[in-house]
Amino acid sequence: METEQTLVLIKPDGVQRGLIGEIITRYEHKGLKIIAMKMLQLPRVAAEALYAPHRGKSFYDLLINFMTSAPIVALAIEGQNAVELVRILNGDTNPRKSEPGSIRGDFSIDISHNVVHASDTPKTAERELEILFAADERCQYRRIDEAIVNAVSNVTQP
Ligand code: 3AN
Repeated sequence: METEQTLVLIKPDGVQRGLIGEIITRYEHKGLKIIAMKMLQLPRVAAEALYAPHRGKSFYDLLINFMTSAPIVALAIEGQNAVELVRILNGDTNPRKSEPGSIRGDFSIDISHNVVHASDTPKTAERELEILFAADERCQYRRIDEAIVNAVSNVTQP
């Protein structure tokens, strides 16, 4: 199993709807580790860098305008298979496919206002994390439950 880091953005709708705590709790309860966090209004140049792969698509301008319209919360999240697990917790981009129990399934009905963004591969994650966080902003620490969450085989059985 791979320890990975990924970027999550709680989008302007998530912040403005008061969902920050609810969303962060889901990642924490899963056993993933928050290693950096900040609230900011995303500069246009950062939004354009982040969404460069979508430049030219019909929804690109809408996306950039929305993402820069109000504060967001950026999170760097670490854990085994963190990239895939965070995307499962987030749910499908399409609100007609996102499952109840996922963040988007529970909190969104619109493909633009879908509460969260997360990197889609470890390589994308590194590129996106560098846009939002300086290298020394990602912290190292141990969660007290790490041995139990991550390594069941290492736990002494009674
Ligand atoms: P995801 O964020 O789930 O990886 P992408 O990478 O396909 O989804 O799309 C990036 C963002 O662009 C999505 N979070 C979504 O808000 C927005 N988006 C994607 N497709 C559409 C669309 N057809 N109309 C409006 N916004 C879209």
